[in-house]
Amino acid sequence: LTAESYPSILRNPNYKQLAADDVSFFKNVVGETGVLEASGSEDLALFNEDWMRKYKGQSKLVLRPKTTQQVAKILRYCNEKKLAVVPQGGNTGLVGGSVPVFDEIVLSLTQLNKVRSFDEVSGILKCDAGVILENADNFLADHGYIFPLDLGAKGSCHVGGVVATNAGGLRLLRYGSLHGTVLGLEVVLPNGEVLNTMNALRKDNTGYDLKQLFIGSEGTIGVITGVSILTPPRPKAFNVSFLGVESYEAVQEVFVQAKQELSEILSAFEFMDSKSQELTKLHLKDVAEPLTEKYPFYILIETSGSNKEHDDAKLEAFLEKTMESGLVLDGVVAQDETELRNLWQWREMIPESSQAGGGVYKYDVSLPLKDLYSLVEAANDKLSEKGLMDPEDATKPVISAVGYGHVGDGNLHLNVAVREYSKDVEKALEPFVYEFVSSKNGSISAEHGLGFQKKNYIGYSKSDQEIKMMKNLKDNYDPHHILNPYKFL
Ligand code: FAD
Ligand code: 2HG
Ligand code: ZN
Repeated sequence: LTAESYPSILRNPNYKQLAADDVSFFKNVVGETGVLEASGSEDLALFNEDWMRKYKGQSKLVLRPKTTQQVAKILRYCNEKKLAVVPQGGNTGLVGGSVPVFDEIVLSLTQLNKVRSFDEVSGILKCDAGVILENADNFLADHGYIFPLDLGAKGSCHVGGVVATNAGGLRLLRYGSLHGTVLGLEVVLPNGEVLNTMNALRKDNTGYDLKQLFIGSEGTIGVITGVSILTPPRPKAFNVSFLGVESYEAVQEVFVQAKQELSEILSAFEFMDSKSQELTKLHLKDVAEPLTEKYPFYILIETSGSNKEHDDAKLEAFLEKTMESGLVLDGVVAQDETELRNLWQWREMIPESSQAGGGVYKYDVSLPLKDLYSLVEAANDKLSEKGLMDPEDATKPVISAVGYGHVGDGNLHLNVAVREYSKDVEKALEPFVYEFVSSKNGSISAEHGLGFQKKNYIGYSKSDQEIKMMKNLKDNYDPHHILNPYKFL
């Protein structure tokens, strides 16, 4: 979908069109290699197109600063000239927030990628925003620590990007949200001023906690250039178990028992429906299926702790109990590192697999746990009713509508896999999904943010008063609205 597919959106004429003297200015700031210019239509495709290949912008310029001061000079200039800018990390965001809508300049953080310091005693890591999450975690592994967030896009997404989206990921259950673990940020404001809270302490109640504003702000009020984060010791022992159960009710019961029996060693509790695994099977051809029989729902449980024998004994007792009672119908436990990774793949590869058939409509919602799966059922009914999905008919646009997610955090991912992007499917699902979530007092954006996809739907989860205050903040920090325009505010 390009901006032309959205006739309701027009390029804001208040933004300046890029000119040769602007490019010369930027070359002076970041050098020739820090500037990528479009000479042919495909040149900047990687920066203009999102991970889902759903949203496409038409930027003619990508800037890749290497220092915070360069970012500050760029923003100060753009603010004066009214040049619109999209901050971009690893471009793995799933709501079209990281790519331009029209000709906004892409400000890529990829070259701002150094670890600044690490304190072996406190576990505080300070790094540039553009450090790739997996690189940060590998660095920490060498020091016996772990990044308190893990997600499928770790090989590409940036530390700054996950903070900008307040990503949740696979271990939020254990380590909590970035609102708790991030201790400080370095942020360049649209006028070029630098807010530096990198030296923040673990406890500091002097006035407003300003960094929180930028966690999850999706590049709309400042560009994060540095992150200070508290990292926990790396667990010495990991176990992963993959279970089959009869119903979504059973998933909830297993969750309660897992919390009771595994308590402090429980580090992830993910659920997947059978359709999500069927889609993943098409994609993961060479990876052995965890279980030989098929079940309506699957659960992946990860434990991590400091003593393998202790964790093994706890997991074994938990499995014995839940299998003997008939709650868990079948299950495996990874016996080595390879099996452990393979089991995780059946969960982590769902996003990619659901996209592989042509395209995907993604909904990332929080709902009360008891209602979590009802959205998937309702969406399936809706798509069938509208004649858009029929498993026997490959001419229908929808391949499958699957549900999975971080059940431990009350966060469902509904993925509607399609053969190609289609306005009919979009219209069937939106605002239907948002209305459904709102009727259950859920959140239409549990972890991916609003970006472009949900720009018109914020009202389903936030009150007028909340939206007014957000707009006030935006106007205050970014009076010319140069940062990430056409997105949620
Ligand atoms: P981008 O995609 O480049 O940008 C995302 C947003 O942040 C944009 O609005 C952009 O403007 C802004 N931004 C980026 N960097 C900065 C910066 N330095 N300063 C200011 N603004 C900035 N999310 C989850 O929460 N949990 C998951 O489990 C999860 N799994 C995923 C698995 C896969 C396979 C994929 C593709 C995505 C997944 N995501 C998940 C989505 C998630 O939002 C991103 O992976 C990650 O948070 C975005 O990081 P990024 O560096 O790629 O940011
Ligand atoms: C995950 O949990 C991510 O795997 C992505 O948040 C979810 O693709 C999705 O819908
Ligand atoms: Zn997720």
